[in-house]
Amino acid sequence: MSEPRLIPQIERYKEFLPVTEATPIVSLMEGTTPLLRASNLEKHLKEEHSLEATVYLKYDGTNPTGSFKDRGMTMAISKAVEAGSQGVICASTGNTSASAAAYAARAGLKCFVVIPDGNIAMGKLAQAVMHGARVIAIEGNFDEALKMVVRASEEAGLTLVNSLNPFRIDGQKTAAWEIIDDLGEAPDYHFIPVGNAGNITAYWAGFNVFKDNGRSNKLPQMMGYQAAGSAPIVEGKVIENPETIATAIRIGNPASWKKAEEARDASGGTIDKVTDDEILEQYKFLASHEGVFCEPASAASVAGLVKAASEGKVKNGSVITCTLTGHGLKDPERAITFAQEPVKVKAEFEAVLREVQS
Ligand code: AN7
Repeated sequence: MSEPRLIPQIERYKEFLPVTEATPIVSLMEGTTPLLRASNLEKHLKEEHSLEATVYLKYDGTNPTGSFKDRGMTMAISKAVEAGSQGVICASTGNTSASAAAYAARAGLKCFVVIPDGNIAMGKLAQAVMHGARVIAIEGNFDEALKMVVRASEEAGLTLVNSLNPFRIDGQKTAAWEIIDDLGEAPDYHFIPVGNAGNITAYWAGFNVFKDNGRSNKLPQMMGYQAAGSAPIVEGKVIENPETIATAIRIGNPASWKKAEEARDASGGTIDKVTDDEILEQYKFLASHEGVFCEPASAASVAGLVKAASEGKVKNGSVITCTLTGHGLKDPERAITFAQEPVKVKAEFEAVLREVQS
């Protein structure tokens, strides 16, 4: 049982988590995701921006439901079962609902999800439906949905599994711990997309736990990136009508706003914004040059790295990690807009060969 892949992630790190003998662990074997060296991205940064650095991608799209949300959800659902909960509820831009639905199904809990109608990627909706969640689509955005589920959880006696639930943040710390265990030290910079700001909060807390326990000697600068049309922390004000093609981070009033600012300030990092065009450029680059297909919101971390490098904000010789939060297959509609029409030919060898040799 010493092989990390065979142990539920919250079991592997239980000495740092509120997991006890009494906690019935509900797991789909989340975590232990790849930390991939990004050599082609390194080459691009060197050639275009004179930055010599070692860059790794923490590819959390390989989690069981295809996003980092599973790290927090295994924890939140396990603790909900431990507490005798009958059902869970969340608001979501898509990935939280997919993850909540899957873990609730496994635990035999009812699951209710409230989503912004028309603004969630198709793969995520398919997951919530298939896992048997009751999906409620409101004519409004994520921020409005979150307010409603906070009230509904109280009035209907349901467990809230948005990142306001502290167990979600606890579980998501494991990503930072895996990075340190894989590298043998914390990175110099950690780049991450920011939506509701739970994940940047969790990584920062996680990096601190390992530093305090002597598992690492340093802390990274936390580099968070919002989409330009949904950048409340950067603008310093709530965005009433957030917009971005990266629907996962289409959030105008992040729940963990203050904690994200604390992470930024305590680490000497930054929270900045990247445009949809910058996001899409890295979305395509990662797929076509690194073989890594992430969803648009995930590419905000790498778009942030490219932006910071172009502004000379990253030191030469650094070790850099970028979280890719979700899998590209979540949002096939976005990917298809870039695809070329297939060449249609007769089912004849000569016709196929002509195309191969053209
Ligand atoms: C792929 O599913 O908020 O800053 O409701 O799905 O911790 O919110 C998703 C967020 C980044 C931002 N990348 O993380 C939801 C939801 C992807 C995401 C984020 C999300 P946070």
